[in-house]
Amino acid sequence: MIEEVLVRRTGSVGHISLNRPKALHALTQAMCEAISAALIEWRDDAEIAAVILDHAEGRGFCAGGDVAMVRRSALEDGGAEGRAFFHAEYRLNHLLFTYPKPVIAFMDGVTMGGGVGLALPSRYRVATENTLFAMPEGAIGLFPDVGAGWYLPRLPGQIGKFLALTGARLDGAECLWAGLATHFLPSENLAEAKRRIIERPDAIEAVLDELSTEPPPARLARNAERIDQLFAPDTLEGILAALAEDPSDWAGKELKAVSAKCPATAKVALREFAQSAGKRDFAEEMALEYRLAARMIVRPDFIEGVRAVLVDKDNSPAWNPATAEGVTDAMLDAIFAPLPLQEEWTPFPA
Ligand code: QUE
Repeated sequence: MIEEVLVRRTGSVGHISLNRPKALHALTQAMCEAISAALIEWRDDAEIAAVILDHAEGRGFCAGGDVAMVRRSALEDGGAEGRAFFHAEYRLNHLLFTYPKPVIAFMDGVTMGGGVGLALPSRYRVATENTLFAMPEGAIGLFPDVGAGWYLPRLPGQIGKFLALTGARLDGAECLWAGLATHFLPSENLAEAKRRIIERPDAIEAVLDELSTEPPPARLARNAERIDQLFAPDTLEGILAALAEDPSDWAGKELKAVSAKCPATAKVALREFAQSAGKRDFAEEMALEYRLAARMIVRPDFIEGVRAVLVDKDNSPAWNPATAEGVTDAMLDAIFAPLPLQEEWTPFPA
C-alpha cells in the first residue's frame, strides 16, 4: 500500500507530506493520526528543530476531509465513525496550534476545510500562485470547523464572515493580504526553500523572506470596504437584506453565493463567530466545534449537501430549512448544546 502520509526526517527537520493525490490529499482519520504521532514524537526530540508540512505528488495541498465517509457513517452507523474522524482531526488541529517548534505549511494548491485547519495554526504559511483557499462548508451543509471559529473572526473587518457565508475562493496574493499566509513564494522556489530550511532551521524567516516575491495585487483588498459594510449585520437576514439593497453587480453576485449555501450552516457560523471573542483558549474552541460537528453531520442538510456536491455532483442541494427565517434559535440551541460528558472532545494530554 502507498502511504497516505510520508513521514521522514532530514537532518534536524521533520518532514510530513500528505500523499492522497486521488482526493487532493483530503484527510482521513488514519492520516490525522499518523501526522499527530509524528508531531508528538518530534515535540520531545531535542534533535528536531522544525517541521515542514506539504503535499507529495500531484495537485492540491489539502482539499478537506473525507466527507463522503462521514456521510456514509451518518446514514449507516448514526455518525459514530464520522465523529471519530472529527475528534482525531481536531486533536491534530489543536496539537499544531500549541506546537512548540516552528511548523512551515506549504499551501501550494487547493487549501480548503481540513487543509485550512493544518495551515493556519502553523507558524509559517507559504502561499504560491497555485494557492486556492476557501472554507466551503456552506456548500455541503457542514459548518466552518477546524478552528475557523477562532481564526475567521480575527481576520480584518468582516472578511471572516464573508469567507464563511460565501465560500469565496482566495488566491495566494489574497491570502497574504488577509494574513492567512505569512509569505508568498513562486512555486518554482519551493524546493530551494525546503532545502535551505533543512540546512538552516534556525533561519526559517530569513530563508522565506529571501525567496519571497512581490505577489500580484489582491482583488480582496479592492472589495474590503464593501465587505466590511455589507457583512457587518449580526444576522443572516440582515446580511441578505444589505446585499439585496446594494445595486452593484458585486453585491448581486455575492447575494447569489450566500443564498445558494445552506441556511443552517450560515446561522451556525454566525453564532460560532459571535462566541469566539469569549474563548479563553483554542481547546475551548475545538470542544465547541466538536459539538457542532456531532450535530451537523447527522442533519439531513449534510447528507444532502455531500450528495449534491460529491456524490451525484448535480450541485443543486435542497436545504431544509430552505430559508434564513426557517432556521430558528431553538434549532441552534440544540446544535450548540453540550454533549454528554463522556462524549465531549478533549485535546491530547500535554
Ligand atoms: C465543500 C466542502 C468540501 C468539499 C467541497 C465543498 C469538503 C471536502 C471536499 C473534498 C474534496 C475532494 C475530495 C474529498 C473531499 O470537498 O469539506 O475527499 O477527494 O472535504 O463544496 O466542505
